[in-house]
Amino acid sequence: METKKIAFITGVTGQDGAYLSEFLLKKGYIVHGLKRRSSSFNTDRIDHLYQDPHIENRNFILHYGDMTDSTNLIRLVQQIQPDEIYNLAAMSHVAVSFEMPEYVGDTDGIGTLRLLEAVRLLGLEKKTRIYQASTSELYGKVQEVPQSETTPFYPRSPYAVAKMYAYWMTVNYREAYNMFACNGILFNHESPIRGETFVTRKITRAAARIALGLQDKFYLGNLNAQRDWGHAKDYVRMMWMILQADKPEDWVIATGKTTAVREFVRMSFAELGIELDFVGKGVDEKAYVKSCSNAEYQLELGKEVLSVDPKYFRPTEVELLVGDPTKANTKLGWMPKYDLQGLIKEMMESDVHLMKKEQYLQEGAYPILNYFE
Ligand code: NDP
Ligand code: GDR
Repeated sequence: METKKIAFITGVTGQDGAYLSEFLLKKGYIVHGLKRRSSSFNTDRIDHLYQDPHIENRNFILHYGDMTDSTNLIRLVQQIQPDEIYNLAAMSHVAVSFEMPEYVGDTDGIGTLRLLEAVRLLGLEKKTRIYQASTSELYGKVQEVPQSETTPFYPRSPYAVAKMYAYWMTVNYREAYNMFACNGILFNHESPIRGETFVTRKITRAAARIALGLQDKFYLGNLNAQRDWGHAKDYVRMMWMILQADKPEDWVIATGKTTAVREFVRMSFAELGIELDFVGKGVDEKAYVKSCSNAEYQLELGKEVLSVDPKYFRPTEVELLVGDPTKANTKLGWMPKYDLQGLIKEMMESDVHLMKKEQYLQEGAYPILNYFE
């Protein structure tokens, strides 16, 4: 009988952790995930995969832990004896990293070292393959377009600097100890379960709420920033492919196309049949409803739906990211299945569905209990 492969995913409760868990379970893996203790539930994205701990032979098992806790990581790696580790855990919000740079260095940077060291200390260098969630944020200030595996790095945030440390630690452990440790340099990837404060999800949620009359308008920062946006489902497949390759290497994963934040806003509203007019520049830019072809939405023409709020500007910004995925395309045969239009359609559908639920509860005058009164 063939033994099942064992994967250990840190950051299992995040967007990528959830999609990757599903993907690996379908491939027949036993999946162990690291989750943080939280005072409220933080497993929404993986609740559909949950298995009662009382049943035998589970293939999806969660463990409490934290990237800042070495002994916890060593114990878990020893207990799990993974064939593959996917290190996805991170404080992943670039803007927030300016507010808590030391914590981000500890979690995103040193946390990666702790995991690599656990594998080395336990003598698992030959057995365990490691995927490190590196990022296009490493490129930061534009040095070259499009960005490939050979483009120099110029990180522009505490998040990117911490991830740069993790990137080089991964390379160093590969070269020093012959470990199968790889970086996936992933450009932005989104989905209906993207965190609500990243710009794409903030836009699709706001568009749905405005269309349904649950919200008047919303605020964004830099509308000119350009990103290479793909779908998380395509990207987690590539994480797995990277660890199945003949030799350990670093890989750029991107679509090769870039789009401005403003255009993402326009496309999201257009998906609902709402055409926007953008007026003004910089901090004075606003968007208004120009037309609405969807009779379901009672939007008045000329209604202001978006303003720029400088509060969302970053102390140092990454203006333009566009990746060159040629190496992944040609050497691993990876091709994304989604384009930006398909991604936006799926995100809009999902957020309209979610917001209709909220609208239903509000309109049905479902009683809201206030425990603070
Ligand atoms: P999310 O922010 O959705 O998920 C991050 C995960 O890390 C969550 O499970 C979170 O737990 C966990 N986490 C945070 N801090 C700690 C800690 N101290 N100890 C243990 N776990 C922790 O990120 P994504 O899924 O979008 O991204 C996955 C990885 O890929 C991240 O490392 C990110 O930096 C990187 N990346 C993401 C890209 C993207 O576009 N999505 C692009 C390139 C790289 P909790 O749920 O409790 O908060
Ligand atoms: P990013 O994603 O910083 O690229 O990091 P985010 O969606 O936060 O920002 C993308 C661009 O949009 C601009 N922007 C805003 N961003 C947010 N969050 N909120 C706003 O209101 C807003 N207005 C404009 C930003 O300035 C930026 O230019 C993501 C994360 O997933 C990282 O973990 C990952 O490494 C990179 O993608 C690749």
